[in-house]
Amino acid sequence: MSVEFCGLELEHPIINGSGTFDAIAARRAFGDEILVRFPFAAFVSKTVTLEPRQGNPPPRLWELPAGLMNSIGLPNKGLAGYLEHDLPELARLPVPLIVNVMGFSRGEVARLVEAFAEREKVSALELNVSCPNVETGLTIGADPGEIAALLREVRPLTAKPLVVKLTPNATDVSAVARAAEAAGADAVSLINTVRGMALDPRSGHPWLGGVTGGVSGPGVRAIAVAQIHAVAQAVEIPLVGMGGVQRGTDALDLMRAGASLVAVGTESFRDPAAGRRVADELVELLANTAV
Ligand code: RRO
Repeated sequence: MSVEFCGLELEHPIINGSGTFDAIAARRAFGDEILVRFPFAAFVSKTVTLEPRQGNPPPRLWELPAGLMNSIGLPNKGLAGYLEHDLPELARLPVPLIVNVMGFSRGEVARLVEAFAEREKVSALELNVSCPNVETGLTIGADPGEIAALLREVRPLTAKPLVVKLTPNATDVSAVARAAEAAGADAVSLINTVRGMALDPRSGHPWLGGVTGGVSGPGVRAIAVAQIHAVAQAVEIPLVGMGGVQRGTDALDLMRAGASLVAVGTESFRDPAAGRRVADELVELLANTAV
């Protein structure tokens, strides 16, 4: 059940949420077998920043009754490290590569977009303007004016599809999506995690080293359905929907709400093969149901 997304031919509509599946580690753990039945129809890499980052101090995770809260803080090798070490490995995956980037200024995002624009193995870019664990991520992503200014600067730098990853932590997500579309985005993806906080039961102080974190998993699925539905009414560009998808029926719900592709995120931590299972279940459901 192949699908077309921003000019890319994908085998099915299931991809991964950025930062929820380490394809390089998976290949090391499971061998080349992972390449034969790769769980996703495209691979979205963990956010890359211009400079290397250590990420936030531990603890970085807090388990919830219906999901997970993270405050990872974008640990990554930086642009140069990614180009040298990660890109050659990810380019060998049997599916298109979408690179997720984040900058702490418009100029930084522009430098990242320019660098990936000339890499043939990169099929599309996802602009992360919605990380809940750094202030700038939310400041840019929650403001239609900021999004428009960012797109105006980076759109001319590449012909590759630009996907803007929206935050659910905004007053009017549809307004942000409209601004992204008007300024040249090819697609939007949503939802990133919902800002939350947990207290250490013994000390009463924030549990996470980053103080607040981003909530994901089945507990946010209803929020995702509502926001995807709202954004789908507001824009004509395609949507990548995500938020608590565990089964084919959850993916079908997000598609019925308006998503063209669906990403599996938190579920992959429990079951690294979840993407393939969800895709198989979805294909079966779509053969028997109207979207
Ligand atoms: O690294 C993170 O802490 C992180 C990122 Br960049 C993001 O976009 N969403 C999230 O929940 N965590």
